Amino acid sequence: MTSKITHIETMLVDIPTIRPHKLSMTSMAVQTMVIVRIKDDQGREGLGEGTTIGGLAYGPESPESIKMNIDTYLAPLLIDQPLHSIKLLIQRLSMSVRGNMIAKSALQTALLDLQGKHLGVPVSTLLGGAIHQHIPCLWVLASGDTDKDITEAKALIASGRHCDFKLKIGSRHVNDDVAHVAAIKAALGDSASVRVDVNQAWDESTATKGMAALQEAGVDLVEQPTPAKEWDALSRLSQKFTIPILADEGVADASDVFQLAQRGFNGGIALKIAKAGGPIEALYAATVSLASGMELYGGTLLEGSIGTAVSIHAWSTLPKLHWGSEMFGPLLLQDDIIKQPLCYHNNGVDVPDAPGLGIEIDEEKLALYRRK
Ligand code: MUC
Ligand code: MG
Repeated sequence: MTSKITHIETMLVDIPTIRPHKLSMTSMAVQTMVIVRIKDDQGREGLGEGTTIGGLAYGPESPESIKMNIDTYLAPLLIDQPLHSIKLLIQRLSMSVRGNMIAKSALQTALLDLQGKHLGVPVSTLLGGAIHQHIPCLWVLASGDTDKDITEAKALIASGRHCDFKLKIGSRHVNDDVAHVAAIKAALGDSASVRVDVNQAWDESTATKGMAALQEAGVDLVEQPTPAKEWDALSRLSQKFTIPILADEGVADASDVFQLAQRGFNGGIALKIAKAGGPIEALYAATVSLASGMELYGGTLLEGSIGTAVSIHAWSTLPKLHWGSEMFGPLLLQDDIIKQPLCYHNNGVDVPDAPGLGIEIDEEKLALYRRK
């Protein structure tokens, strides 16, 4: 029997990070998640999460706007609707509300969880079926200090939890950033893959200089060196160097991927549920990327366990993640609001296989971290 949506609740949840996480545009000491709980008339509940980085430092949606816009505009469009078609429900949302992709992604996640529990299948099955049970996952070094980053990376390699590392750069002069990266690469050696994320901080000429030096230092990948919508510059850079480029902020959805493909971009694409408006749209972006010969990477906006779990379900349905993933968000937080944490081991994370997202809320922890 088809169920009907009866309640939608949102809340802000603040959890401190294990150390400051420094990006080119902000430094994070706490992560704020918008947690969504959708209930149906059969007593089931779906969990969703909408998360961004650094308030409004990273993008146009803040945790507070995500919550407010779900409560005021998006949730009323879903109340009393039947759950039989998630695509029909997300079309209903996109016809009435522009943008607000993170808010839409949070709702889509909760709908998928609810539908999965209703049908007794994991979210990966709703998305076409898992091809992989274990998703490779790197770690991001972003303490801002070269020696601390080397110590952190060596401990993670020794524990077997991660062997690939992404370094956040772009806030200092290009020469200082390159020296920092080169020192870490030299200390970790060839067994570790070292990549950098510039988060749009360079113009094209700085990127030309920086990429040449990073290539020389043995770095494997440069993520979003130039501003998001400068698709021509990114494409020219991708053709100039053998070190590959990963497009991140420049590609939110399938249509952005198409823009890059038309310009001859030959690198990889960071897929993110938050940019695309949900896992279903992130997988549309993956299809255009693969059709254009681009490589794939499972990206994050540093979501907690709920947003991370739904991303892992989505990435598990892709034939190949050429550059693995960065689904480490829960590990950056001092605590979690779910009962059974995601399982990280052997340089990756397991795809949950219980119905829905396969995770359960810890009500005491939620009450502890919920913003009053
Ligand atoms: C980004 O730009 O990739 C992902 C990992 C991280 O540390 O920051 C994010 C955002
Ligand atoms: Mg990035």
